[in-house]
Amino acid sequence: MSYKSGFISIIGRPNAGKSTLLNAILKEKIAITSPKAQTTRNNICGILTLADVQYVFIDTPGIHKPKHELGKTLNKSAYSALSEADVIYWISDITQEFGSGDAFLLERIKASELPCFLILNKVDLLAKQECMEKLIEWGERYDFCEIFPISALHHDNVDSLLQTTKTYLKEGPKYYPDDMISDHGESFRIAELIREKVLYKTEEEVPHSVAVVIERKEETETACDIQALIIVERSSQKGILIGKQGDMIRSIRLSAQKELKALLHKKVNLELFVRVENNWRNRSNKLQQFGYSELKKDE
Ligand SMILES: Nc1nc2c(ncn2[C@@H]2O[C@H](COP(=O)(O)OP(=O)(O)OP(=O)(O)O)[C@@H](O)[C@H]2O)c(=O)[nH]1
Ligand SMILES: [Mg+2]
Repeated sequence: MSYKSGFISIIGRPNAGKSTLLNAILKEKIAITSPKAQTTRNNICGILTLADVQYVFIDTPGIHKPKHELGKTLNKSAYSALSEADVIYWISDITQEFGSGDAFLLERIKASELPCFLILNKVDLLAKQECMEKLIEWGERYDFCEIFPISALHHDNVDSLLQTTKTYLKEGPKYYPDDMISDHGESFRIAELIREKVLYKTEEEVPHSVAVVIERKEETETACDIQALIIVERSSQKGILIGKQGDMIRSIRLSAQKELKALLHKKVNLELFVRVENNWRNRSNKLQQFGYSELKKDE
């Protein structure tokens, strides 16, 4: 039997569950997720290697109307994943109405002429009858190759999605070694985990104004010392992030430290610093410095 492989780009609006699906497929958290829109800021490659097939998934930032240079860069990353794909997964939240953002995406998908799976996610939130109605409604919009109702959060229908995807992949090489599951290194994952805790613990503009940079990482067999810098856009945001008597930053540090311990399988000593970089989301040199440009890739 010949070996199959291919690239599957996961695209959709913010918060649809793209990263949750990637993690469900790989059965490991390689992309952070959160209830806040625009959680993902870099294309993240997730590799699933089986005996007869290698799937290379590209999780992308949610496509949205940009308000900053950062937003434009995020959209650009998502679109670039379209050009590399053999198959597109378009993930949509089944509980949301079809809007102008979806219409816009549909046009891009049609223009790409690539096989597109429509994945209607979060079926756990709707009654069966409502799901059926949504499936019919969506099916009338375009001749999708496949329409899959799933719950990425509960791993529901994900195996059959993979089985069907395989039938669309062609004979091809193993692009990546068997033990590689992502194209990003450890520092990226550590910075992202810290950013995830900020996303969960802060509100309104603060979570979106934050970038995280790992400044130092020193490891022994049993312990890892990490110093990370949290960047915000205004001094008022710095105040919120530090909190009353340091409450907020301590809480972020402790929950990140706990998860990092599980990730690295060793004792972790995490130190966090907060710095203001005015309006960094509109400054191209800062975007590049913090890892949000095509030019700079982690490790
Ligand atoms: N109930 C339910 N919630 C889900 C499901 N899949 C994802 N979610 C939740 O939806 C929110 C967004 O999930 P993400 O995976 O971060 O969404 P995303 O599409 O990657 O978002 P961006 O990176 O911002 O574009 C999180 O709170 C998830 O827990 C699902 O199947 N059911
Ligand atoms: Mg995401």
